[in-house]
Amino acid sequence: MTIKKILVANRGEIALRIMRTAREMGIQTVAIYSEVDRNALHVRYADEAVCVGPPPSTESYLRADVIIDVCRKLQVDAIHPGYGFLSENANFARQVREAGLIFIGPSPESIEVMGSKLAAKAAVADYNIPMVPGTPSAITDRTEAKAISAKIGYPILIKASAGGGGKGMRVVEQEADFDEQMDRAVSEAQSAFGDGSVFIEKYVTSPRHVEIQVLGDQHGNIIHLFERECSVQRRHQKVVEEAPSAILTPEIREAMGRAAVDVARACGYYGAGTVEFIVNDNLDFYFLEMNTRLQVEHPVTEQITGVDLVKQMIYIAEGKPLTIKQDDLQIKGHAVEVRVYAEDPANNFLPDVGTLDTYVRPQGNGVRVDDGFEQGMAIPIYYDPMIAKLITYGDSREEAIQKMIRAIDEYQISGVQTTLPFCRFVMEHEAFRSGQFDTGFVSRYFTPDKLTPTPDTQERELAAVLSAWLLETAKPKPNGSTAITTRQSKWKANRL
Ligand code: MV4
Repeated sequence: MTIKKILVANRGEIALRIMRTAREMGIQTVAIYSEVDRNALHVRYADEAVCVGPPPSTESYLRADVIIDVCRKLQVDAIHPGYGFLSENANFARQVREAGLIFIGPSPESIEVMGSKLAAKAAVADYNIPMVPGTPSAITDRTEAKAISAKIGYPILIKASAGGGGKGMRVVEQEADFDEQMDRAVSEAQSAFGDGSVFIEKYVTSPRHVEIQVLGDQHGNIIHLFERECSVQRRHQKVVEEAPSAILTPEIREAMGRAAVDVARACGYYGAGTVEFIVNDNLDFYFLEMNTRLQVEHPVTEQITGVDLVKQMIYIAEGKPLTIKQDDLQIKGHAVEVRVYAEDPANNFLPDVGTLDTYVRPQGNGVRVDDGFEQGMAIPIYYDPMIAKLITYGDSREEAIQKMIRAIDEYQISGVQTTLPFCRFVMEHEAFRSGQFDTGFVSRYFTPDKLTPTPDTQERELAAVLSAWLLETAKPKPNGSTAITTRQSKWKANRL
């Protein structure tokens, strides 16, 4: 099957990212958009675009029925879901298949298995994958659960089977707290996922988060594209990602890669996927979960391997066998990605959506910006406030980091506060520079007083002070109304 037309069921940078590859492959593109995204870049870029509903995503980007209808009307062959929205919705993948369309991603069955942490553990049980000690199935008997916890040793973690990305997790420090934390975990899981099943794992304190990118075709060939290090996180929100990891040895990398391929094989995986591990300071690694989508941070893998992951996803969806062999792959250089959010790092990362009064991207050798905005555009309140992903690539980790600092300093954004100064803080930090950091990095080292204004901010502030002074001294107004207003996003004003 040759795909001639793809509908991208997403918005923003990832919709553009996917359409660009489609266009390179000679494939027609269809954008969908909500009423608030009418003038968005992904809409302008696409060959055709259809409004699917009002701004809230439940009424637009999540409307499976409307989206499939659009495909029928426009004779679309395949749907790429991007990340978020419908990307890991097994029912959607099934509906797409039943409508005679191609879902550019894994089978509904793989999505379903990996969507349940317990089903995932059961699926990989025969493959000798290292896993954290814990209960292999949902807890039904508390006495038994406490006995197991005592055996593996506190602290333990109660996790929701339907959870992921840190949702529905509870640390239990000692047996006396068990029942209380258990009750909370179950009710949290029940209300968040409609499934109250929880299980227990030994709590690995301050692990590193290392994940392996895999690609599988529909003929049983599976390869891995090495790791991404994603330990710099804030409340389970990744902030900085890089490839390769600064700490893995070639031997551990190979062992993790093999384990990831086995995880994928265990659920008959095809498409692009990511197998998530935690790594302790002894470099022991443990399988946690598998994400059955193209991830936000996929560009760092593309930079170090030279593989266009979206192109591979499309070939796989067409039923083509993988042409890349494991032995063809090699890590070349080092890539770092920072996520630029419209959030104020000086104010507890409060979302600060508004209008991008100034928006000038950094450029030059080794700099990649994946974004979905232009100067003058407003960031809608309805969706994730990520403005851009800034990726740098160099021969070495040091070079990639230096390029990142240069690129951050060249980025000019005004109208909203962004996480750029925070990203700069990370890049400059000794623990990050040395590679000696874990998932506790942000809470351990960051306080708002550590933020230093980027040169761009300094310039803007200087300009503001200067113009205020000029207005004050010139005072040309007989009617006297030279009010200097400081801009603040409406959204923030409403919140505060
Ligand atoms: C853990 C853990 C420690 N021990 N499991 C958080 C997200 C979800 N994917 C799994 N998570 C964790 N599971 C055991 N047995 C620590 C975390 C964790 C974490 C993992 C990856 C990246 C950042 C994290 C931040 C806090 C906790």
